[in-house]
Amino acid sequence: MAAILFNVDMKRAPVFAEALARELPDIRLVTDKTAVDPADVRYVLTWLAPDDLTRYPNLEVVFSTGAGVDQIDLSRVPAHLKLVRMVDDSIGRMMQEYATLAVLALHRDLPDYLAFKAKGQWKPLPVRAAAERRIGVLGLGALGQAVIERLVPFGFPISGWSRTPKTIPHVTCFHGDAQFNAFLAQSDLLICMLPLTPETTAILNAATFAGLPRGASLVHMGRGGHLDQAALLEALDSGQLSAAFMDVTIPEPLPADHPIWRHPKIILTPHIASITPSDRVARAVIDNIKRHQAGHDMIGLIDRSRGY
Ligand code: NDP
Ligand code: OXD
Repeated sequence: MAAILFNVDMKRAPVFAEALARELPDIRLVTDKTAVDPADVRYVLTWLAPDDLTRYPNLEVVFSTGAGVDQIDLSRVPAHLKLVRMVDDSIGRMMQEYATLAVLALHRDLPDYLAFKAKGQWKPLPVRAAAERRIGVLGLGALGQAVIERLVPFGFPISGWSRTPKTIPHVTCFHGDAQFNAFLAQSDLLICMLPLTPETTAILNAATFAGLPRGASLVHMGRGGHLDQAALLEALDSGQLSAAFMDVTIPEPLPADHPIWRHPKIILTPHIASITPSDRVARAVIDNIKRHQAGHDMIGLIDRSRGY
């Protein structure tokens, strides 16, 4: 009997097993890799790449529980296997919530007010209109566009940057390396929503911060590897950046003695911008297995040549 190897938090298994039994009774869920004939394993659901995928001669698809696949060492995933990331409306909704929280917090000077509160200071700062705060979004994919849709009604002028050209209502679109600096120069608040690939690693670096208008701020909800953390601290301390709201670091968890924890201009959350609920993970994977079995394209299929 075909099997899906469940290589994620076992607390999520009962919901997944129940959905699988209901919708794909010919596939069984296996949580113990020593308790399955390797020849039965057709699918693997995982966050990190298991070290031994070549053990399974009939494996067809590796499903990532993450919306990205950068945490998976692609050299451990044989080239003939399909690799699929998690795509679900629930992720977009949570990213919209997080981006709204972070953008409004920075737009309305929350890091300053938290510092004033700690000192018992009643100190109003000038309020800037949304129309005067230009937002720049790095990454115009499923999640970048979901976030933009939620921010447009506030009246922020919005631009975005992607690899290939785009036309998106209400968004001034830039693309490619040649337009990166022009994009930065008009971004008062930069949001990172990129996948982590060799091209985007450490893209949030000293040169990038220098290219932003002085006093710009950063919302980082991509991956820790996008950010040169030392460059962020320097840019905040020099005043080139005014504040940052970030969800991802290197490493995760961030060590308790890291200066990011104590920096007054940084609000840090522990990679919780989006957490896909177990029933939504099961829904997305089961729908994709059905598509795969019917010979249709799966949603979230990774293009190995692009790395996302
Ligand atoms: P998509 O694949 O749908 O979109 C990626 C976007 O990034 C595309 O617009 C793509 O351009 C652009 N891009 C990729 N490489 C480059 C490059 N070298 N230069 C310029 N633009 C580039 O991804 P999603 O929107 O679904 O997700 C984005 C990321 O969000 C995930 O990979 C993950 O890192 C992060 N994430 C973080 C979470 C958290 O909890 N913090 C939760 C979920 C996701 P093009 O359109 O031209 O292809
Ligand atoms: C994800 C994440 O990719 O949690 O789903 O970051």
